[in-house]
Amino acid sequence: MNQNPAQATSADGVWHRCHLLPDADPANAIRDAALAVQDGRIAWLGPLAGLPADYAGLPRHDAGNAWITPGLVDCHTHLVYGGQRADEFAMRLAGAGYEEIARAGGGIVSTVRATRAADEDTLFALAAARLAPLLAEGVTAIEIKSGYGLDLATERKQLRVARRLGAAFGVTVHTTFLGAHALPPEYAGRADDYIALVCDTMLPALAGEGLVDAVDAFCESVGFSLAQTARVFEAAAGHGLRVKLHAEQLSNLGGSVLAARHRALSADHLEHLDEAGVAALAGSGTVAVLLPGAYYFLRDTNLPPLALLRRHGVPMAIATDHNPGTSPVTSLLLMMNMACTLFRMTVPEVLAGVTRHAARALGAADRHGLLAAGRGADFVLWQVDSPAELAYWFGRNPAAAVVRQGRVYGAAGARA
Ligand code: DI6
Ligand code: FE
Repeated sequence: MNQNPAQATSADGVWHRCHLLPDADPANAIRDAALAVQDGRIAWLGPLAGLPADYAGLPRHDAGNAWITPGLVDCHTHLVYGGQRADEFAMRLAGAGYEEIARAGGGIVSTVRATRAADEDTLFALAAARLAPLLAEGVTAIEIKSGYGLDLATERKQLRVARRLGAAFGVTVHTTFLGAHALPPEYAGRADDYIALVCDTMLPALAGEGLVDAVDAFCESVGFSLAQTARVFEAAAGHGLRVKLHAEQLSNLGGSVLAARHRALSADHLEHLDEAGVAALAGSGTVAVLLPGAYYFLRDTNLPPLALLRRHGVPMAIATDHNPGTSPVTSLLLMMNMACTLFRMTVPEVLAGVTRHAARALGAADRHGLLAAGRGADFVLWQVDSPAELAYWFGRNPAAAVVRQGRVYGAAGARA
């Protein structure tokens, strides 16, 4: 499926011979439906029999009896980086532990070195190759974090590449500054000094250059403390930026409670989340972003507390967490299957998890994750008999065509 906007065609017209999942909930399906697009925006949707006369004369797109959902939203990725960590993966399989790998130069720092060494065009080409399969699976909005630079110039380079990817491929990119991802070697033993650099130098510069849509941190025993995370959150607030948090991935430091206190958009990972944290997320409206790829790749056995999250009504999103160390995956559909198979989430939950809940995790529920008149034309045509197939198949992409920002990518939907 070619992803070059210059070769994509206009989605304007009436899409017919289709079934709609406007909010991605099968309970709200509209069968034998139609969807009208004008000037790249959804003008009308509903039963074909009810198509208003105003649209009857528009060119028709034959959707071939496809199911149409909102465009998918991958709300947690570290897509821009240099190098890869396959040798570290091989060392782990041969029995090496975290320390031995770190001594051999592995871990986040090895990706930091490769990212610092790569120029912007190289990082763009590497990330574009990872983005292509996500776009082919119907991702129409994606979050891309920094966090492999850990110095101002390289954090800037990562965020500039993220913005360039959005422009080059006609996909909506939400950038997240993750300077507080790990301690760079030059600050060994001086974490507070590094956090001061993140808050007082990096963030003001990058926010001032319009490169930052949100701010994240890695609150963990091998990352940053609650106090250091709070410092980052206060700095973000000073720039009017919402926050997210890598929280309770390996242990419970209370990161989710802190995130809730700062009205975080999302708390992510959450394998070690407890009921106090769940209640806090529920109270602040923070989205729980679950990341089955990292859980699977690390062979984790500590499941996120699904029953508690359901009981407290915390919205749950699913994302790839694409990164070279713990989730080198380029399929959001596979994450839906893993969220069902490993986390026992239901089909409606994972469909919401990659659409409206994922959009909410980006503070963009008003723009993504729902088919509604007036919204941008971001939707996917799935050649399936049942929406459940989107989580059922793994290793197969049933997307027949993708409409991103009003442009059609893929064979289906040819103008009739
Ligand atoms: N949690 C993770 O699993 C990744 N970052 C984080 O905060 C690991 C990133 C890497 O290993 O490169
Ligand atoms: Fe992550």
